[in-house]
Amino acid sequence: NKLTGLLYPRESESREVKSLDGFWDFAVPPADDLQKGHKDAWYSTNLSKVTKVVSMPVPSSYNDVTTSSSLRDHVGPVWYEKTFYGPVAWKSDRIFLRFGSVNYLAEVWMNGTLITSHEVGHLPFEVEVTTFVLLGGNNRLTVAVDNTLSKLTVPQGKIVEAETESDGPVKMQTYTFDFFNYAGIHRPVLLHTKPKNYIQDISVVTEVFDQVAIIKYQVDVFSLNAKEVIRPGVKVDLYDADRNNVLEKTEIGSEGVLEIKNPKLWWPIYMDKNPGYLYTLEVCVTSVDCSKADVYRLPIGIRQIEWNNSSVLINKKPIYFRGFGKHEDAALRGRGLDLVTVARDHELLTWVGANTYRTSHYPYSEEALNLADKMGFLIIDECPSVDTDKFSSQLLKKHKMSLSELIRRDKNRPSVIMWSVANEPRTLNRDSPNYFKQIVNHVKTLDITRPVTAAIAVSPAEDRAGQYLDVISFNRYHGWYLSTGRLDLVTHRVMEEIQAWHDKYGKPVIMAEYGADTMPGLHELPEYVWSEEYQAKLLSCHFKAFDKMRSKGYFIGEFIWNFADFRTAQTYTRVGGNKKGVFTRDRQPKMAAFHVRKRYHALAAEE
Ligand code: GCB
Repeated sequence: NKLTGLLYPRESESREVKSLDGFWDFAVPPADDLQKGHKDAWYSTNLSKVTKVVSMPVPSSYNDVTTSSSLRDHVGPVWYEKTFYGPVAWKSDRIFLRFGSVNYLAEVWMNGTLITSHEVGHLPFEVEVTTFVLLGGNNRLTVAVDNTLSKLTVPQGKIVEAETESDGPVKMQTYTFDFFNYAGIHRPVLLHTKPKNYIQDISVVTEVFDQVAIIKYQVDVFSLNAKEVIRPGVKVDLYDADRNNVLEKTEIGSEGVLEIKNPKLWWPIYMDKNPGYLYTLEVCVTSVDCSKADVYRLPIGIRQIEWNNSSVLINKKPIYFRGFGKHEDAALRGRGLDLVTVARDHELLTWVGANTYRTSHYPYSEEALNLADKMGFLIIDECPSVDTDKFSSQLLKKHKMSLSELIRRDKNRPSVIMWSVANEPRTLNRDSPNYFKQIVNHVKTLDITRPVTAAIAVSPAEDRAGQYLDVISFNRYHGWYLSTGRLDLVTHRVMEEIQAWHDKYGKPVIMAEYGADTMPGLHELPEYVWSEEYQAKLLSCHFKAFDKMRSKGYFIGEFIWNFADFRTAQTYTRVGGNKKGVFTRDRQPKMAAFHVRKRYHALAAEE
């Protein structure tokens, strides 16, 4: 089950990182011959020699960068190419190439040789390129990216064909999930080095007691040649945020337990004056002469998560989650990493008084989660499974793989408080319980330190999967999709449903989605659907229900759908996309944001 480690590339005495981000050459095969790039081996020479290219920024989605609707709605492969210089100084290193995320399927060639492929977006992958890269000369890196979704992809989709008058048959992608299927090289592309014998993975689990904490660590070392390194030793040191060494003596060994007296704990934002406190675990692999052969510095937070039938606790304190479901989505960039948006989002989350968000409906960038670790946001970390249907064994395999890759990536993050294994799976289907039993078991073999949830959309009476979850999350749109316009019914219905979920499963309950589409600038009294007043009132009706249910002790969190407006596929129910944001797509507040702010800060003050 366990995959080889995939530590984020960090520079150190023994490691260098070179970014390949920037403009790449980009080409689209002709609509009537989508496999032309593969058939004609576009990777075997410069793309610009065989087809027309444009400059495409990496990282970014390609869909909204140009003015072409056929590129926006393209289905099938597109091609990217970058030429880079191989540093001579890397002669005695091992060289790796890492993609933060490519959506959906990536095939990668270096100087004409296929070096790797990867399926499923939003997760990193890496390949060793030491023997493929020319040092002291130019190299050609070619990537084919295919966005096609089928019943065997995560998430699922469907291809339909139709006739056009001018261009003949066209392929169209359909999907049931409610966000645009942005595609491209979405996150940074990094070339990086590791020494011959290197730290392949580090796993850290922290436990908190009175006045003392323990850090259990495990280091996996890749040793190229056992003879060369007769006694590969591992040394571990711990530094606080001011870079003071806090261990009395260096720990030797690839597995061990560090004891920290009077630790500074990692607390969520607003729960402490130093939320998100991070230590640095310095791991060194030493060679026989005791010189440092590899050094990796991992930021860690000391905190412990526990849960029971009514609560989730951090450092023995029960948590009440107040936050949002989000999306990685911005104008022009689509789902491509945009640091300005990441920074602004965390700023607005702080402004509004939130302490959490769910990475709906796929894993977010490592850069965003670094900020969450540092600022103290609690993350419900969701894998890319949305609206799962047709529970086949092949799908189960891929779904499990996406969870393995997610947990490998995020297992050491203090901000990650819970795993979400799916959004709105069709859990009324007869084959869903067995499927989710296996999914949850799989997660438990990889991590037993965090609770598991899924955002369920079927009713408590219909659901068959909640029995396997530690926390029940549900999505419901009272006053919007249900009883549209009847705000007078909302509070009662929400209370009734929270109670029903608890009665059925006896687990902590979270409302993971609720909200109303809202056109900024549209005002109407009395409240009418789509107006700013309607959104504010609908949220207030939920707040009333939450306050009543909180006192019961098992209702532990509220997540507004959505933090900001976002792009969806074109449909007549969406105006420029989904408008349920409390902030607009360009991250300015709607009227409701001020109401939420009042509530969330009042809740924070109670902690
Ligand atoms: C949901 C989905 C979310 C949608 C939302 C809506 O239940 O989980 O992806 O965007 O409803 O606004 O319809």
